[in-house]
Amino acid sequence: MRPFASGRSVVLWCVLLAAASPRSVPRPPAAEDGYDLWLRYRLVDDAGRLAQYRAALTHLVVEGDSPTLRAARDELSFGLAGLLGSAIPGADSVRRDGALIAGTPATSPLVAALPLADDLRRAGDEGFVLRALRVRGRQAIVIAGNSGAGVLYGAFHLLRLIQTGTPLGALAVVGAPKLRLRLLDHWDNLDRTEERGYAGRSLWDWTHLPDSIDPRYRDYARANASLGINGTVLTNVNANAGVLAPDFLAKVAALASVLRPYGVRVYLTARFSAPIELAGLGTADPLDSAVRAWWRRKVDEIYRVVPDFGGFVVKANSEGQPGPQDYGRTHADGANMLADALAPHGGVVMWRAFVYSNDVPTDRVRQAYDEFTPQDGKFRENVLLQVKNGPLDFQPREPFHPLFGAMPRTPLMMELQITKEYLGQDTHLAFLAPLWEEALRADTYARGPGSTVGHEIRGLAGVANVGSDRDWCGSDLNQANWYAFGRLAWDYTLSSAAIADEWIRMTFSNDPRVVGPVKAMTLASREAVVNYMTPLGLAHQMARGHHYGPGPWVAGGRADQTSVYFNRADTAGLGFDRTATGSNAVRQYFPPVRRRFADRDSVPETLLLWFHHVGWSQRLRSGRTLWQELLSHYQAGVDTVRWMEQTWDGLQGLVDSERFRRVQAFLRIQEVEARWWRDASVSYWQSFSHLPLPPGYEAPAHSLDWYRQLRCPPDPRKPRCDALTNNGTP
Ligand code: BDP
Repeated sequence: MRPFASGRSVVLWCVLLAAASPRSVPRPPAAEDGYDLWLRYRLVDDAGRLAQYRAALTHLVVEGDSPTLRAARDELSFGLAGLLGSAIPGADSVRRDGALIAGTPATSPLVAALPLADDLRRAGDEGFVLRALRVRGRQAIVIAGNSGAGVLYGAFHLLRLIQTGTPLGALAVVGAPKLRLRLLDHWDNLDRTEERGYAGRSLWDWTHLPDSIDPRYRDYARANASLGINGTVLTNVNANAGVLAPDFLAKVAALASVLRPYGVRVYLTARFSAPIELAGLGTADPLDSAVRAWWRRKVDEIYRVVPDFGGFVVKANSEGQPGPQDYGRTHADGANMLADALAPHGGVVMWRAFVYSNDVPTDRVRQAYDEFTPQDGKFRENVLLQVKNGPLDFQPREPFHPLFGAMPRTPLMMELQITKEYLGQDTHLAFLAPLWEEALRADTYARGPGSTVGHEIRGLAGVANVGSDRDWCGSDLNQANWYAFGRLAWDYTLSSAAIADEWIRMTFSNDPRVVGPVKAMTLASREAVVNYMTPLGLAHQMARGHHYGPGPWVAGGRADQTSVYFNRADTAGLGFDRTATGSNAVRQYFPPVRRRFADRDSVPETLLLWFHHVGWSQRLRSGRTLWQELLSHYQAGVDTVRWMEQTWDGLQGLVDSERFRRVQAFLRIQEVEARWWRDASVSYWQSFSHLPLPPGYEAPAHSLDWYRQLRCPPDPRKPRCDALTNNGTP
């Protein structure tokens, strides 16, 4: 993970040195390829702080020798060597001031002798205690946990504090995860393609596993452990039974052994029809005894090779996937069969509530609630219902899913999408923490005020944006979303601003000239995307299939997969009536929320068109008409992107040239495409509203037909439209 300077930047540096006196030339940041993520461990650049850290951390005493404690020790040695400029020696006892002591009470006599019992109780199984205190008469820093994983998380937290320039003198932190399940879901196929991946191919090199272990697996584990992510689902929800065959299980076992020391458990997706496909059974009926026996044997076989296997994620009877309903059985019947097979080993089933059934009985966003609430209380204890943050599908903005709080006898977890399928994929800057924060903090009122979504869940799963690209995430700024997901999974009460601050300091610099502007851009970015793609509560207006670029006109085929179904544009107005006069989806929320959403006077304007069909010339609370308000949101989206571009341009010289140029290029693309979104959408709405654009409004460069006929190349990874960028103007 050591950086290297590119030839080009070395030459540039020599030229600069030759051209001016060394004292007047600030050292340009060394080029970086993004591989190191937020674990860069560059030398602390504040001389005073550096001196304090060096005095506080003079030798490392790790007591205990499990693989996880070794991982903690290795990370501390590696990280501190970079941050402090030289390795700090290991020692077997406290020798002088400045010992860094790490261990659990069971492995470390030093830790066991310290007065940390209360703190350790609060830390729980996976948490940590970080303290500056005197040990054997010497000033020391202690990382204590009740488990190796706790110590490892504490080690990463200490490194984070140093990376972000935090003083350690009065260090007293107890960290404990608020949620037990903190997982990445890889939508990765066995041929290394990805369902919705924008960062190269799948990380898992199945062809060469189990014999060849890519060093990236360990770095992937380190990155996850640094955030407290404790599980990874290796395979796509649209599952392939092949991963359950013995040859693939050997590969899964090899991956599990790399991830295990970092506290990351492996999970798989289970294809419901696997007994038919792998064993030739005539049915996959969950009540059939041969089927049940097959799953029991299969699960036993998995645990023989992966003793800490976490369990299964299942997508059943949705978008054509097989499931228990194929046999007239319920979701609970299906989930419980797998749960029974996993229970003796301590495994869990994460049964997805994302059901897109084959008939279209009702408003699409009502389906999950209607299908699952009658089954509350019917699931085994080791089943969790995995519910997307919103009732539709990972849109730039949706209300929170009404299932949260509505199934009091079923543990729920939330699924977020880190890979930005609907928010500009690899290129657009969209920091998702504000979106997730909005969902996690939403009040369901399930048990009175204060029943936030965060309180109602037991776990968080994020659809990973990690692939084989050198920078892991397809863009430097997309790394922030992996980071933010992990931090929120650990503590869903953290603010987007605090998360952005940490990530920027660790990823770029503690220089306030960098932190301030990058933070402002990052925090504004999601709302910008909402504005230029789907303002005022619009949703699912993306082009068909790849979901890249605008397609508000998409119609034909199955109704509830089209844009026109969701926008309901007509000559009268725009928006989906989900009140009692329409689909009444609003009824699925608890009364105070229901009332707020149902009433035009109280619905948040950000969700207006999600719940209401509004006349083009009707006045909104701002006093402006819907038409005026829409136009101003689209324009605000474009303006924000232009401001982000300028803000980033101002960082030249403060950010290393490679990352500076990459981000700059992507912001240029984003600006062109934000205009594409605005112009295509406004032209389309205008074909219904027949209202003029106000004087001075940036008029679309082309006709509506031009936008409608724009075809993207059939590149499933990144359908860029050449027509847009060739002449620079959409
Ligand atoms: C949709 C994706 C599709 C996934 C589906 C899911 O377009 O590729 O299979 O979600 O969550 O958003 O199952």
